[in-house]
Amino acid sequence: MTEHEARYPVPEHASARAWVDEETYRSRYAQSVEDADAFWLEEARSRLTWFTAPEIGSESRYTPSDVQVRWFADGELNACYNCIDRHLEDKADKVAIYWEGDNPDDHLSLTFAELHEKVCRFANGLKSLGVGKGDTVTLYMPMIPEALMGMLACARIGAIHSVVFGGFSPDALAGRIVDSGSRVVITADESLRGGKNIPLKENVDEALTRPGTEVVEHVLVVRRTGGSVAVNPRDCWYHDVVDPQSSECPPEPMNAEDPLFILYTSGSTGTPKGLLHTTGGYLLYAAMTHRDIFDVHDDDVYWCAADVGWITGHSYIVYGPMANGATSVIFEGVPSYPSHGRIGEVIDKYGVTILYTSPTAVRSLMAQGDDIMASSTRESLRVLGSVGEPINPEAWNWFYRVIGNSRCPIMDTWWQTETGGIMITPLPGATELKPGSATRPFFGIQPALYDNEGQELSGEAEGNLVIKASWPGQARTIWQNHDRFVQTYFSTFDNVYFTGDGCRRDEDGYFWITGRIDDVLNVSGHRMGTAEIESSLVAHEAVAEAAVVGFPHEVKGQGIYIYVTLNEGIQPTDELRAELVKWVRKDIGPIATPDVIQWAPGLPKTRSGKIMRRILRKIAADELDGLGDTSTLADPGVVDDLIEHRQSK
Ligand code: 6R9
Repeated sequence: MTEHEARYPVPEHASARAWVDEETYRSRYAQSVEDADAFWLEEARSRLTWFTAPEIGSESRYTPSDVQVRWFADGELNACYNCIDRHLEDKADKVAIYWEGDNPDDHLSLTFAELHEKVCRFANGLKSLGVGKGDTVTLYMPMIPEALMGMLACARIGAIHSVVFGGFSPDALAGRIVDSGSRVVITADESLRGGKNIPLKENVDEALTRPGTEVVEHVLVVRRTGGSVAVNPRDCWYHDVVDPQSSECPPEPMNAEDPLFILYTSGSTGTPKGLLHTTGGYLLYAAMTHRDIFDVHDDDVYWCAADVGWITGHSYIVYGPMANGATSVIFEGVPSYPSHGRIGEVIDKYGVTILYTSPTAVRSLMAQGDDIMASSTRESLRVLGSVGEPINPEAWNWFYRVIGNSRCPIMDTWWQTETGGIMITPLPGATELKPGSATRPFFGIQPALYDNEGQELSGEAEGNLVIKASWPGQARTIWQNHDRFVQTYFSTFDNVYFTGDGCRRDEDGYFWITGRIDDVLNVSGHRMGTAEIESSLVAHEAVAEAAVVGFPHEVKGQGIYIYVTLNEGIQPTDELRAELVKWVRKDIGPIATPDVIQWAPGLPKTRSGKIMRRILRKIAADELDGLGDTSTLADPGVVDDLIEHRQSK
């Protein structure tokens, strides 16, 4: 049997106590699509604690002229109350967070009772800075407990958090602060990753020199490393503001449709989009998917190795696990520090039973060889998870065999910032696995494949992945730009949500995500618009034009390949190449570091002036046989030049 035909039946240890077995999956799935409102209302009432329980289910519609996503609109609740307060009755002394610092000697744990006290103080501290219901707050934080506490403190008082990944540049941060209209920014002096200090506060200071950021009144700074920072009149230390506060702070009753957070993500055009998630539907969907997909029970120790700056961190480090009263490991560092055995060592240290990580992390460890796992046994593990990009069967098998000791089923979870939670996934106690397939839809999710003309494809097929009908975790809009929301997700095909992903369905009805079909790259699981990188490059004085495409990369999944046309009279030198790499890193952040820059005297364009990326992608991937029809090009000669001068990777 080849790797691609391999199947992994549900292991006995998983079926023995799983929340969902195959029979339950089938019957509950049928109910969830046949009588969606009844299904979701019952889930909402039983899984969350409401101040006013909802009677209304979905009021969502996707007609082209009127796109609305709304769930449980007569319900009232507070997300922070659901994540902390309601556990105090029977889990006050249960560990909520095991925090593992970058340095293995740096660690602490917090119980739900301790977390309650700290979050209340934090929330009162934010109030003292004038933050109230409906205000936006930007967080630019390391992976420390204060990052989660800051998010929960916002939720407690009804403020809307906007977390910006700590690896983004000052310019990227500034754009997100301005778009969200945050008057308060929460950050730390420095973050610490792989033994290196990253100057977060300095980046905030630089961001706040950019136009539009005058709206920021306060910068609240957590002392993480003790590194020296400039102190401006708008700055205040977290310990000065928060420590003296009262540890009582009543949770603000919120309507289910009140905003919970904004999270920016890249699209194929223009600036990043601030996806808005609201309180009731999002929290229900995060909690339910977390418990059922990772089969979380009270004695589990769960570790999601993502960063809170991404949607995975929001749903599966903060809201899902905390709403379920789970014990989580929060990791500040990187898998390769102090050695490549770190992930296994952290698993053994805390007795981690569930590990949720990314294909890129798995591939980077796989490249080091099996021996790196010799420093740990990982025998506590029972379920593994993968997210962010397609996991190739080779990485799947290594994850299964080496990290999971050939005992733990892998949940290959497909979803997006826009979907709020996992959409297509196996379930540990129900699904036979095929490496590389995200398998089947979660409850209430109706995926379909459409051809480019909008015809639905049946049976075995490959096409555009769309989702019919709304689900509670769906993003409601793009912050202050509902037209863009409608345009991006609901204008390509009528009456369905368009994901932007390509997908194949096999003979068993299993889904295999093939990757983005738009101009969005997925580098190490991070989404990046080619347009963002291109506009950064053309802002450089030497650059006339730039075209960015992805190419297959062994560790990162996709690498960044850039074709640059220089202005007249500029010499293409190695120094300039290095300068452009630095330029993009500085402008967008290290995650956007170009892998290859090729000088292109001309770019292949249609007669109407559109860059033919299809051709550029093929050249970057060395797929020279399949260039297809180049006769519509304005100047077919440029292709030969690009082929001749293509760069090795
Ligand atoms: C959660 C997250 C979303 C895009 C998505 C798709 C890719 C995510 C995947 C996957 C194949 C999986 N993606 N999970 N592709 N298999 N299991 O990653 O959100 O950052 O918004 O990215 O990531 O292309 O459209 P986000």
